Amino acid sequence: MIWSEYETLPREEIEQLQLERLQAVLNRVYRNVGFYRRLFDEAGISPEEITSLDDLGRIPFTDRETLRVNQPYGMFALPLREVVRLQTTSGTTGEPIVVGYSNNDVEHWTELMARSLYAAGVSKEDVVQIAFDYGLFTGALGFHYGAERIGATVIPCSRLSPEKQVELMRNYKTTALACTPSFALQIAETVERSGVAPAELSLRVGIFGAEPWPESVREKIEDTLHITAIDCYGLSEVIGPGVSVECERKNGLHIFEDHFIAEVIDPSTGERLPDGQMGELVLTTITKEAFPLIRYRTGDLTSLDRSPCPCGRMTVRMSRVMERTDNMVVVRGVNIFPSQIERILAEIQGEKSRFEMVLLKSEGVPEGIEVHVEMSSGMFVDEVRKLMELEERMREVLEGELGIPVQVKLVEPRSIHA
Ligand code: DLL
Repeated sequence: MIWSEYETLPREEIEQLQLERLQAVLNRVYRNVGFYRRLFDEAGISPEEITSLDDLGRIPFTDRETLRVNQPYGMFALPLREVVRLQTTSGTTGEPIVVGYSNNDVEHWTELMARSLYAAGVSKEDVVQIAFDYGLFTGALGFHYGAERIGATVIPCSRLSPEKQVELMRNYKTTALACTPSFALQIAETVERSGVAPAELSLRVGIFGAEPWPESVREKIEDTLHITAIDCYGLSEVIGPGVSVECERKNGLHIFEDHFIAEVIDPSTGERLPDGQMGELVLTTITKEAFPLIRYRTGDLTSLDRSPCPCGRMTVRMSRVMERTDNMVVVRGVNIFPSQIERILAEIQGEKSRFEMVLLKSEGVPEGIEVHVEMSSGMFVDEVRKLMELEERMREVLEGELGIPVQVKLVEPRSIHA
């Protein structure tokens, strides 16, 4: 099902629209954001010189570090009185990045999420259970507004326990589920365990994202819940969910190109790569007013495909994201950076310690982390009780700050190799 005529525009028209919008946003950020004015001036580029989509390649990249040093409002292109919403990237402590939306931004986001849900087959007839965390994380509100725009019936249940989710699902005849794939897996396992027959549920479609999930997990969710499971991609810095989505063909995620320009680059050289080659996804927002981003390095690895899709959409497709270029891992939809763990451990111990992080997976999906921390030589090696207490304290603090399951093991000094 196709929600908007923009999704089927012929390629020349999409590209013409992209160029016009790109020129407008470049002028806007040059006028309103000191960071971009300096960036362009230092690169010797004036926005008027960008007269083709190829020229975009002349502009330097931005990345997460750019956003971090300009927190909280340095990258905003509108004064706060024009900003109607703030959200942040996930990572409960991971130096979250604050992003802002104008009224028009919220309107566009709503439309993009309506497109995403509609592509997954969600219509006015559906009862949509939203089991993403409501709050600063962009997942829940993005889906919520989009589902209401379609006219579906929304159950904003946030992160209740899987048992409670299944109970609501059964009682309220939920037909569509939106959450992280790892949570969908937990729900599927709960259904399996509780002996509820999938036929007792009315569920028929799931729309999942916020973390990588292999095909094996899709199959497990689909087979257990008797649904079709659709992948939805996005990142808070760029808008939230609603950057791209699979159609019923499940052959790549259609990028909403009337709002975003996608490039794929070699992460080490920054060179643009041809379609079909794996590299880092770089996105430029061309309609955002409050928090526009130019050539933002997402850190996500993908490849592009511009061949027509039998679904009728003409937009470029990206392959499913399975890996990142940096050390960030996504666990239960929460972005975890090793630097966060390093800081928390240093706060507990009063000094930096060597550590390694191991992903704990269930069915190939990260469910938590195990942190191995080297004991310092001064530690009470012979006092087992004190070591266990320290492990427990580290576990509690890490779990509390990161918001995901954590196990901690103290290991011998110098046993972790870089
Ligand atoms: O996770 C936005 C979102 C919410 C997307 C709900 C889809 C559904 P952030 O917390 O900023 O925003 O995390 C963004 O998560 O750069 C990817 O590394 C990863 N990610 C998001 N969607 C997918 C996906 C939201 N479908 C970061 N597949 C991104 C793989 C994904 N990774």
